[in-house]
Amino acid sequence: MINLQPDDLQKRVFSGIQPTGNLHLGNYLGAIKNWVNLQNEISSIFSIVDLHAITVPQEPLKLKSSTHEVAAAIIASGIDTNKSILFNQSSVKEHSELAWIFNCVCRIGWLNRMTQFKEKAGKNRENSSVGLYGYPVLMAADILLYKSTHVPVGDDQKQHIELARDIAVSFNNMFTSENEVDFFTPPEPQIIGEATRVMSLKDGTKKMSKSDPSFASRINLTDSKEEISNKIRKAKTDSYPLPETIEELKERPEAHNLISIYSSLSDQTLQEALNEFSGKGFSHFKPKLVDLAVETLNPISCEMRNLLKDTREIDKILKNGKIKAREIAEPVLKDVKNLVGFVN
Ligand code: AQP
Repeated sequence: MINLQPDDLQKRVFSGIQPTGNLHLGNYLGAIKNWVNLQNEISSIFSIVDLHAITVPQEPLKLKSSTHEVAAAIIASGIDTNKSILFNQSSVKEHSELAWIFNCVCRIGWLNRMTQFKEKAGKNRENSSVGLYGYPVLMAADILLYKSTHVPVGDDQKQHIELARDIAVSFNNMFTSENEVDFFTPPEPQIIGEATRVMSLKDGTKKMSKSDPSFASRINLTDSKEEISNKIRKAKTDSYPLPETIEELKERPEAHNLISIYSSLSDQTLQEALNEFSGKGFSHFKPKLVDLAVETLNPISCEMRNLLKDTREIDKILKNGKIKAREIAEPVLKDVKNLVGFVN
């Protein structure tokens, strides 16, 4: 359960996920699992961020089917679309409009510090899209368009939320006069749980990622029992038993990763999970992790398959979400345009 103060009921959650392929255990433990808990405590908006997806080339038909799949995964994981808003980003045009205004607030120096762009562009920087470079500005627009206060994300997105905070403060300084209440509240990242950065099963120093060419590096939400079992059994480990303390995990990235996954799936602290397995080898631990992962993911993949039988139903949910999202976004953007000095 997430520990929030009573006045948090007035606050708003926003978070997004890209339709760029199969969702994996990192997306689930770092983001979606926390969304499901938060939706019961704060009014929540979740978006399938297709505008972000096209910052790297996407095959149009694949983008459509991935959007349906991600929607199905989010619903199957427990997001209640009667309670929370779920929509795809490109259907709410205000995201792009606010992003442009924020492009004129954000400084190039701030974007130059973003590590995700450096990692994703790699040596191909000159050939990367302008969209990939401006990705964090669009993300700031996504969050602030709904005046969101809480942003549940994996640890990898922390720097982008910090940039959104800088943009909010800078916008307030540029366009809100001294005796007025600040227009935007800087949003807070919500990096929750014991698996905030799930690592590759093949290399404990690399993030589990949709774009990793190795299928064995990640557990997808749609994996069968056999696939989950094979991937965990073959996951890289060392030859020592599991230790007693978190400190002793420091130099053992693969062991740290697997026990963190176990503790997050079983809703225990890392120390509680270590208490259960300290002194035991991976041949004892891995089958327990397989059972727990299958127990958690199997119902999700079954429900996803059900939902995907009728994508028209998913389209209906997304359309309804778009209407509700625009009811919030439209007046916020109108106020922003007014503050900037546009004639509306
Ligand atoms: N390995 C991870 N551990 C914990 N959280 C993670 N997230 C992603 N990977 C991990 C969180 O999932 C949410 C949605 O992520 P996304 O799909 O929008 O973007 P991403 O971070 O680019 O995802 P990938 O899998 O790493 O995709 P590629 O391969 O395209 O780069 C976010 O809250 C993110 O923190």
